[in-house]
Amino acid sequence: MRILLIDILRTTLDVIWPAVEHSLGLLYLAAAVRREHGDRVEITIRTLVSNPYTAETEQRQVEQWLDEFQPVLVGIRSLTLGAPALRLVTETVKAWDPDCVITAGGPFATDAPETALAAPVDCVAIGEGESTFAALVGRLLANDGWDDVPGLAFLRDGKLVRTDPRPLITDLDTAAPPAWDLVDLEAFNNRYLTFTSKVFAKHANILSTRGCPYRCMYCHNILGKSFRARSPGHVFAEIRHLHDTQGVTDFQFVDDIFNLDLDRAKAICDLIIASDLDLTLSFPNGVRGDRMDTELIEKMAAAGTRFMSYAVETASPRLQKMIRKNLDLDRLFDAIEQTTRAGIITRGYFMLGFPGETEAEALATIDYANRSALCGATFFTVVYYPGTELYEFARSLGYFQDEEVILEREYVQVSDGPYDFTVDRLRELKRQAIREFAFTEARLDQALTMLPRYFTPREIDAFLMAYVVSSGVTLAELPAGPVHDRLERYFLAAERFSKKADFYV
Ligand code: B12
Ligand code: SF4
Repeated sequence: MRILLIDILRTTLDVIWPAVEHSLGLLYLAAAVRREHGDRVEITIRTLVSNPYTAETEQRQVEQWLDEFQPVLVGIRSLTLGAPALRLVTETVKAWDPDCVITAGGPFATDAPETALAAPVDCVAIGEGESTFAALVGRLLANDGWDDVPGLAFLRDGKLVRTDPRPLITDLDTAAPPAWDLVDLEAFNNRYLTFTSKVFAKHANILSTRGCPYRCMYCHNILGKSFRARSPGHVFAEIRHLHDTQGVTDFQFVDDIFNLDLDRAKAICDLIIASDLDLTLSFPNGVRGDRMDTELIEKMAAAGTRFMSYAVETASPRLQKMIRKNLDLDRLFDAIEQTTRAGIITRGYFMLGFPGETEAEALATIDYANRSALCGATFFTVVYYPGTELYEFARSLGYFQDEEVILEREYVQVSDGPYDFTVDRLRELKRQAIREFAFTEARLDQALTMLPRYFTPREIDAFLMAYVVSSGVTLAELPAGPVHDRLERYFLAAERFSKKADFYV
């Protein structure tokens, strides 16, 4: 049976390099199906990079894949932002062959099965998908019905039907490892921005844990709330395999919470340190700052970690509690300092515009970033996405916005919301944050000293350009002095590049 798996990456951003990753989710699905059905299946994986301006090209691209692979089953992964592209792909498939079965899965289908089923898909898979997809394929191979396969949702007479929930994989070491032979990692190199903001690096993504026990209000729950971890040896074996078979030396961890179990995290580092592999590692996600200890930071640095993101979100203790992030801000502050001192490039994630947030609270967040030892900072403004508790909470406070309008919003776009100031003020606060954080001599010195440890000169230029484009000021408005002189060429380039400052991080 021929199966085509498509990962949709939809963006509306006006950028040089779209942020696109190879899809671990689809590699895991493919591995599970192969393990269960062996050579009765033939699987191909493709990534569709979609945006509002290239619909026709995308349609032709999908038609070409269909003609080439002649699938009888198409599986699609999509984030919520991918909704318009999911419709385009599914309509194209059904026009090509109405009998071709389509199933969608991943974050969008899990968060909003009913909305996802508005596209012409036959069914959607909720949450962790390996066993569900393998079971569905089994039914299709046997020419059997699939409407009682656990883990699915579909429409019957226009009404949503959910089958029994599918139990999560409890021992991740027993899951089939990603079908790494189905992806050409080289093809992603030099074309796309990675999660770590690199472009020129062949890398592989590693998922060493699944599920996160925390309950941050803005987060989408896709892989469950029970924390499950692969053993250190299992993680290391995958790294060695990728190193030996595909020459990968750069690994990007995409866990939700890599350091929940400190001993496990340290043991992974120990195995890498003790090996003869000369690796670089990055953690653009999933390291909780107030759970770090000095030993782990040192071991991560010794294992080759070059880059780490810390999510701070807000420096207001009141908002930390409200959004249930509950970070210990002082411990996090120290962890940032220690991590930077260990030679790791640190990036902070911040969010402005939570429900009820006051201007003083937003300014406290900006101040925290400025006082910190962070090498880089990204200031997001809160987008109230359906499917999150934050959205429900905002609604309970009287916030209303058409779902379609929200879903068209990029996550870096300034959104209206029930915060305590105007949307224009929020936009200005974001710009102020960027200017105060990035446009100082000390921060520029730090960036230019540390970034070359991991980033190429062109990536460093892009890093600084991002600040310049989204700062909301022109070169003429920047006070004369060394910062002005050092950033001049970026401002000149930015003027040619984009006027859509809001659409850039
Ligand atoms: C890597 C990553 C990125 C990368 C790559 C994006 C991508 N294509 O995934 C980058 C940096 C670009 C990115 C950006 C963003 N991301 Co992101 N990202 C992730 C992250 C950390 C890991 C993804 C991953 O590899 N997971 C591991 C695999 C195994 O899981 P999976 O893909 O979900 O697949 C499993 C199941 O979902 C299911 N499944 C998946 N597809 C299919 C298909 C079929 C047919 C079936 C049957 C089953 C199935 O089976 C798989 C195996 O169990 C996740 C967090 C997470 N824990 O997943 C967030 C996550 C996907 N991101 C999220 C968000 C919100 C964003 C952003 C909007 C920014 C932001 N605020 O964080 C942008 C959007 C970018 C864009 N324009 O689309 C949300 C998505 C929520 C949603 N409903 O859409 C997540 C879930 C984080 C969260 N918990 O809130 N992200
Ligand atoms: S710690 Fe991260 S993954 Fe866990 S609930 Fe909070 S935001 Fe989501």
